[in-house]
Order: sequence, then C-alpha cells, then structure tokens
Amino acid sequence: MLDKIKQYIEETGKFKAENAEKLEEFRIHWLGRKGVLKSLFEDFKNVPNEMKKDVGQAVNTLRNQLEQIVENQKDSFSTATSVAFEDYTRPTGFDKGSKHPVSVVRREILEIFSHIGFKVAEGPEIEDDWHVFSGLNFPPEHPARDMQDTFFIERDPDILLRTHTSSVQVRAMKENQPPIRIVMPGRVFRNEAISSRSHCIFHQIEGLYIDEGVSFADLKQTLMFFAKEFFGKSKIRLRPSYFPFTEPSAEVDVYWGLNSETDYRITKGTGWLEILGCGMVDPNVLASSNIDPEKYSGFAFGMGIERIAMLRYQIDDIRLLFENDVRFLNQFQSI
Ligand code: 2NM
Repeated sequence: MLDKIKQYIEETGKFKAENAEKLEEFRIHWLGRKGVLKSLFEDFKNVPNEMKKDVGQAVNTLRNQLEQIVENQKDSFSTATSVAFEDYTRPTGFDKGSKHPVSVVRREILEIFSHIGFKVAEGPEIEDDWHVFSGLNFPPEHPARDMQDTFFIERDPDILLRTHTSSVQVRAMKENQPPIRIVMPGRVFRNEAISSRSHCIFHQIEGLYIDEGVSFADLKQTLMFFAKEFFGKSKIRLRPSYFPFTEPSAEVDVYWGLNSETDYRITKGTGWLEILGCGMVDPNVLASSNIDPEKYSGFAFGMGIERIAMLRYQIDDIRLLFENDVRFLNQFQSI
C-alpha cells in the first residue's frame, strides 16, 4: 500500500489541468466521495499496526498535495472567467481543523478495551475528599492531599479538582455490584511546576475490573493484549511499585526495542518504556464502596494519555500538546 501511495504522490505531483473541466474531473477522481483517497482511508483499517504510522503519513501527504493542486489551479481558471476586479473582501479558503493527538489516542485506547468488554464511564471533575482520597485508601497524611499537589476549591469540607479519574471508579463501585468492567477517560488536575515534562491539566484513562476470582494473571493478560493492540509490541514486564489503592501494585514497561537512535534516546538505552501503573484493588477500597472483599477481587490500571501520545508520535515536549499551534496539530490530521 505504501508503494502504491508513493506512486500516486509522484504521478499526481505532475498534474496540470488544461481547463476547469479537467481540473474538476481530477478532483472527483482523487478527492471525490467515491474517489481514490476515500478508498485509501477505508483500506487504512486493514493496515498492520506497525505500518500505520508510515502509511498514515503518506496518505496525508497525498491528500495535502491533491488539495493544493486543486486549490492552486482553480484560481488560474476562475480569474480568467470571472470579474475584472478582484474583490479583496471575499472570504478565501478556510484552514481545516484537525483532530488533537490526545483525542486520537484516547479514542484508540477506548476502542481497544471495548473489544474485551470494558464500558466507558465518566464523572465530575470537581470532587470531594472522599471520592478522590479517603475512599481510595489514602491515609490522612498522604502527600497527594497537600496544597502543593492538589487544587482545592474549598476547605472543610474539602472540595477539590480530581487528581486522578479513580474517583469515577469509586462512584461506579458504590452504585453497582460486580461484575464491573469499565474504562474512565477524563481530565485530571495537579498543581505541578510547568516544565517540559509536566502540566497542571492532563488526561488519564483508568480501567477497573471486579468480579469473583479476578486474578493478577487476568491483569497481566489484559495489559499484554493492550500493548499488542496499541503499540504492536507483545513483550511487557511488570515491576513492583506502590499505590495507596492497589496491593500488590506494579508499573508496566513495554519492550520497545533498540533499533534506532531515537529508541536509544527515549528508552535511555534500556529498550524498555514505562506505559502505565496497575495493581489488584486493595480490599479496603472495595470495602469502603460496599463491595465484599471476601467474595470479590479486581484489578485496576491507569495511564496518562499525553505520555502515551508522546510515545506513539515521538513528541518530546509535552507543551506542544497544549499550545494548539495549527502547524503542529495539522501533522495529525484524521489518522
Ligand atoms: C493507577 C495505577 C494503579 C487505580 C485503582 C483504582 C481503584 F479505584 F479501583 F482503586 N482506580 N485506579 C489505579 C491503580 C490507577 O494509575 C496509575
């Protein structure tokens, strides 16, 4: 497919319309509703994951080139046939918007989990202490409760901006009995100093699965499936870690490989990249939400969408994701 697209790029690059009708024919053939480009986008679904990036870029290059050709050559015909004086107040072309990489990645992740039975759940961004900390087994003196880390709206009782989407899970557990199998995308807020690695608002996706007999093996298998589907990589490793709401807890790395200079740089020479945190839901958390920890067990995981998008598209400064500079965003059109 890549070769075919490259050939299209070369072939159409030389196109010169003799008149307006020929240009319109060209436009319909390539860009029309049943045109070549449309069918390329349809075929894109079947492109293997590891090829998606290259093929996607090539299709976008082709599309941009075709749109430029039509736009540029149209002017040369219309001025000849239209009025003698150019009306400078007439609107010219408008730039098209494009999908933000965070939205693209969020949708892909949710799609992958939907195939294995996870439903999407959402909840409020403004929360109380119980849903964000106490109900999640954070001890009263935990540093995350500090003003330095959390944006408080009111004190006593504490009303705050959620620092993770786990608060949505707490709500889901309180409102439903197992089986519960949900993924929660959303904005979260942390009071961090702005640097190339941090930002006060970012996006997370967390997942939760609770039922009778859910084990750590189920967690690992689910994450392997995700890594394979999303990154096209099936080798992962789990390192012991700590979160207040899970026990045991782990951080998950995917084996990225060391095939290029970039691989060395982003994996710091190890070949491994951290993608998410996870663990078995702490029995205290289940009990706080009226789920019987003697009968049920569950796993949970969480990842930062910005981080995943940066890995996927090899973006090395998170601020690019928040500036909304069209010259940056246009590189991600419609993939
Ligand atoms: C993570 C890592 C590990 C998590 C746990 C829960 C809950 F509500 F079930 F306790 N929600 N999310 C979790 C566990 C989140 O994010 C890095």
